Order: sequence, then structure tokens, then C-alpha cells
Amino acid sequence: MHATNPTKTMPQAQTPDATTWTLEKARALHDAPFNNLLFLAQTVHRQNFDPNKVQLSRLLSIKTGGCPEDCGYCSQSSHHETGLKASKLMEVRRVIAESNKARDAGATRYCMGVAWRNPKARDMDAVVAMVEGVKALGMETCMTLGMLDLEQAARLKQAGLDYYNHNIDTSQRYYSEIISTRSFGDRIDTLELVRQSGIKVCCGGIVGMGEKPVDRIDMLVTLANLPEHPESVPINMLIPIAGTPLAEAKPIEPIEPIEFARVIALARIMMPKSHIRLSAGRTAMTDEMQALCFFAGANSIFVGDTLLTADNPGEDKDSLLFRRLGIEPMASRRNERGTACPL
Ligand code: SAM
Ligand code: DTB
Ligand code: SF4
Repeated sequence: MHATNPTKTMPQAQTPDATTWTLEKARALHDAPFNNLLFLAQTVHRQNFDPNKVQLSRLLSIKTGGCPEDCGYCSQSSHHETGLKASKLMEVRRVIAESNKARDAGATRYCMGVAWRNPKARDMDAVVAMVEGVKALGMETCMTLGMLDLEQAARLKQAGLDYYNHNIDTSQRYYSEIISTRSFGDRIDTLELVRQSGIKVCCGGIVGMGEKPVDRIDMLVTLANLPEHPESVPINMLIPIAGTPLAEAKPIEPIEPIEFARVIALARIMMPKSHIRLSAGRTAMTDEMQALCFFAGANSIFVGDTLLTADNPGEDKDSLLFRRLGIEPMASRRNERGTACPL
């Protein structure tokens, strides 16, 4: 369907979170002429955010590799021969020292990731100490630890955890093609429990895993129809990792930049107040593709030259891109005075 007036394709509702999105409505937007889609996305973006501010998050892998899950994209799964060396959970003081460096480099949110199916009881004290330590530095905290139970979520909330990252990754239909050791429903259960505990939700997915456009749209429909929109929505572009099924099995075409920008625009329109994060895969994107994504409504990135195990553009490259685009780092809501940011 080709909409002439893009705003007419927006379902009307009192609050954005109360909008129920159907696949048809979302698909109509996705398929609209590119200029209409981008115009609407930029309009929605400006109604909710400063269009020239981008939030900076920094990632740290606090426990790398040896993961029992079989996610087809992941370097850290013990099911794949990726050559990655597994490590134990990092010491608390090292995590705090690393987060201090990230804060000095301008990051306002510190995201700590582990290669677990779920946290074990014996790990919780260390994880809680990490949240408390990073929080004490004045940064927002985010963790991604796999599935949680209610007690673990409550402890993390009490420690001051701001965000929990738990991605649905793709559509419900395509999920079992990518992961067999857990279900789409398991993901939704943990998301529900995180929300119940009062922790903010960071949830998105990966595009470019051989899914159809309808899967990408359906993934966004699931996110936008959650009882509350995730506050952060990371959109990752698959980083093909040698030794993983998605890099080895059959050749998967990388996602085409215009289609990627459509996904970002759709996410912006469907979740107007969420931070849409241009996440993994930026090293394979041109500056022009990233600029298009910022125009389409992306307003968060991971900074630093490493994600969890894969490369990310370094500070110099991002700093230059921000200067060329007139983009400035967003101060965190907890730290409005901002930080000494070189970007
Ligand atoms: N183990 C935890 C989990 O899966 O929830 C947290 C870490 S996991 C690496 C976090 C997310 O990173 C995944 O859900 C996926 O969306 C993204 N990711 C992992 N490997 C990726 C890759 N090769 N390319 C793009 N995104 C990737
Ligand atoms: C998310 O959606 N992307 C980040 C974060 N959440 C944890 C992880 C990206 C990982 C990219 C592959 C790697 O570094 O191994
Ligand atoms: Fe494990 Fe997370 Fe990687 Fe899946 S994505 S294999 S759960 S670390």
C-alpha cells in the first residue's frame, strides 16, 4: 500500500502505549514510499526528542563464552566452534574500574552482559555489587543475564538496576530457526517479570538473519504491543561470526541499507517515546547509512571499540561522524549536567 498522507496511516489512540498495532497497519507503513515513511518518523521523533541528541551506552562482557544456549548468531555459544576463549565472571572491582573509564569517555549508561542461560544463585552477590558500584558513579545501569526469576529481578531492582536487556531477536514465527534451546514465550515471560519488578525494559532484535521483511515487521508489532513499550529498543544488524550457523550454513545476504532504515523508522513511529538504538553492526555501515538511521529516528548507540566480543567503530570515528552531522551526546536523565564528553 502506498500512503499519500503518512500521518493518516497512524492509528489514533490516547497514549502511544495504548495503541494496538496490527501486522497490516505496520506493514502498510513499512511499505509506504520511503520519503513518506521517513517524514513521518522524523515528525514523530521531533515531537518526542531533540533530533540532534543521541544517547551513548557502553557495553562490557563481564562473563564471556561457554554459553549453553544455541543462538545461531552468537560467538559465545558453546554449540559453535568460533574460537572464542571462555572466561569466568569478571571481578567486581575490575568492572567498576572499566565503567569509570566509560563514564570519563562520555557514556551515560553502562551495560553489562553475560553468556548465561540464567544467573545461578552463587553469582547474584557479585552481580548485585556490580550494579551498586556502577550506579554509585552516577551512571545508568543495564544488565543482560538471560532468563530471570522473580526473586532475582527483585534483588536487581533493589540494587538500583535501571534497565534489563532481553531481546526477542526476531518474529515468533522465525524464532525457532535461530534458537532451539529456549522459546519465544520464555523471552516474553522474563520481560513480563522484569517489568513487574519495576526495572526498565531494553528489548529489540537482530535484522539480517535471513528473515523475511514480514518477520522484521512482526517483531516490532510484538514490541509495540507489549503492555508498555520498552524504554530502549536495540536494533542490531547481524554481525556474521565465523563458526556460527548464520555465518556458515547458507549464504545470507546482508540487509540492504534502505530496508534497514525502514525498520528503524517503523520502530520510531510505533514506539514514539522509546530510545531506538542503532546497535551491533555499525562497523559494516557507511556514515551515510548511519546518518539515514539517525534521520529515521535512531537516537542511541553503543560507543567504544568493542561490543561484547565483536568490533564497534572507535571513539575517533564516532566523534567525527557526530561533528559532521551536528549531533551531540544526550545527557542522562540522572545526570543532566552531562559528562566531560569528547564526542
Ligand atoms: N546472554 C544474554 C541474552 O542472550 O539475553 C545476553 C547477551 S546476548 C549476546 C545480547 C544480544 O546481543 C542478543 O540477544 C542479540 O540480539 C545480540 N547479538 C549477539 N550476537 C550478535 C551478532 N553476531 N550480531 C548482532 N547481534 C548480536
Ligand atoms: C543488544 O541488543 N546488543 C548488544 C547488547 N544488546 C547486549 C550486544 C551486541 C553483541 C554483538 C556481538 C558481540 O559483540 O559479540
Ligand atoms: Fe548465550 Fe546470549 Fe549468546 Fe544466546 S545470545 S548464546 S544466550 S550469550
